[in-house]
Amino acid sequence: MENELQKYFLGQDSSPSIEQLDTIFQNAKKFSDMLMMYQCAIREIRTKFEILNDDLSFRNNRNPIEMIKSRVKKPQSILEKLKRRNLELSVTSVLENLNDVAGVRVICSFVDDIYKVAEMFTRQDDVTVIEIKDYIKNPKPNGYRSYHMIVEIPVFFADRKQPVKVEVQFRTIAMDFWASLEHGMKYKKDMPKAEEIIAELKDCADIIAKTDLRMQDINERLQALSHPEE
Ligand code: 0O2
Repeated sequence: MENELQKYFLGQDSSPSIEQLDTIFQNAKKFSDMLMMYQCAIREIRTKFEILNDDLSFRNNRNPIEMIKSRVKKPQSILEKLKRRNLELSVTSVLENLNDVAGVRVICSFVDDIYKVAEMFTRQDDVTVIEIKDYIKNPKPNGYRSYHMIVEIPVFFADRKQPVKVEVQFRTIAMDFWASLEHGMKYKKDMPKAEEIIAELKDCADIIAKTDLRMQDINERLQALSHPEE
């Protein structure tokens, strides 16, 4: 039946039968259950970072996390990603193949904070790290910098404990500003004058990376002024 459903969604079958419609409704229900599960995982992860931030702010008088953003991938983007990868259009396929349906972005003040907060997070014994991509130490050719992590955490529902995968991206404020602007390039890379913009964005990314490190150094010197005995 899932094959028939795929035919319908892929536009090869324009008039669904009652049976197909029933399957569509059942699958829609499974799909929204799945989205709810990812939303719950996001809440768990956000709480973990909020607690870390509160604790670190209490100890050090400074918030290392400036902001936490999160999103569940839109159903259309989920289906497009499955189609792009030639994967089956089903809830099972999403759970098995996609790691970024739930996404949390942790925006830190300084690069050092990213590594400290990430380490404290992964030390928690209910967090399993599946994959790490360090685009800060190894930036993408376009200048993109961020620290990416796929983790799995257990989410406790009324009748079961469900392991759920979440993509966590750590960035500085400046890296986030750059990535938001660069995101606009996504479908425009082949347009006239795109090359010029791509080169300028790369230049900005390099300036931002140097500025991030200078700001961190200034902060360390400021801290040393406040605690000269240490
Ligand atoms: P959105 O709208 O932010 O969700 P995969 O995620 O498995 O398809 P990949 O390339 O292995 O593919 O993942 P990677 O490199 O970890 O990057 C995934 C996400 O990182 C992207 O998600 C973006 O959020 C961000 N990202 C990666 N590279 C860039 C980049 O060059 N520019 C910007 N602005 N963001 C980037 P999505 O699904 O593309 O987008």
